[in-house]
Amino acid sequence: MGKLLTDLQVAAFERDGFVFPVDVLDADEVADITARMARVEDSAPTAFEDMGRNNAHLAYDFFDELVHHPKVLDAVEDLIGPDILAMSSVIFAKGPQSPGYVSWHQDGRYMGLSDDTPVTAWIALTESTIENGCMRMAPGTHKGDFLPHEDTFAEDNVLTRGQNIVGIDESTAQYITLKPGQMSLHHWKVAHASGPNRTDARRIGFAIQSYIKPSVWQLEGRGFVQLARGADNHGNSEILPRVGDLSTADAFALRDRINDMWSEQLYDGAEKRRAF
Ligand SMILES: O=C(O)CCC(=O)C(=O)O
Repeated sequence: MGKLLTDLQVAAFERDGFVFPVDVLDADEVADITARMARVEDSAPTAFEDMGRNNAHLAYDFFDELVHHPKVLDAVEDLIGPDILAMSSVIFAKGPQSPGYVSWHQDGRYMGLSDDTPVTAWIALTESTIENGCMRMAPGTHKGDFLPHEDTFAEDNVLTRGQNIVGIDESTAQYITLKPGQMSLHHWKVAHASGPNRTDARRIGFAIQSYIKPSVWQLEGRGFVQLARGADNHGNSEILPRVGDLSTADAFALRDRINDMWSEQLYDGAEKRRAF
């Protein structure tokens, strides 16, 4: 038994490349975070759209709290050890009856990191079901090299390049259904996808993409991270401040600067660029 995950859950992650469900937030915490998110959207309806989807934890305290949540970090520690850096975050919100989907991809394909240990945490702020477009993962695809991806830029595809892995064997894929407050953890190389939301309610997931060990470095330029737990004894990345340590203006400026750099990285070599 680790800090939060059982030995069986750790073994499942190693075997399949993902583990779920992991209970991390109670009902009050989910209600509090979704209410604070709604308050922002009431005054700025597009605050979490396009580029606003990315790295919101650098500018909003309630997303910062999720990235640094002790239970989330306990589970991540069980997989990568006690020293943990948080790289970036993405809000995956699918509106009621919306066509947005995610094609088969590996998170790490365009992240340019030095080794194979990064872990993505996906926290459900609403129910995540087959009907509303939960993730689907292909077990075992984290073993081996990155698979070839083709850029599609398909309109309803919510990935930056609409990148897609051709020829995934979907016969063994598993649906990652989650209740609000539960999370899944996945290896940066596991192939996964998700469908559109065919329900009348919004589906919201918050992904930390990814948690890394301090020994990991960015292969293309400097890496920018937050210290989430333990110590950084490697100095491979620049440590960013948390939102509470900055003025509001500085926090938003930091988020925008990091988003611009991420965009360069993620669209490197792409034929075109989208608004997110
Ligand atoms: O939320 C989704 O539908 C997809 C999320 C995803 O692909 C990811 O977190 O890596």
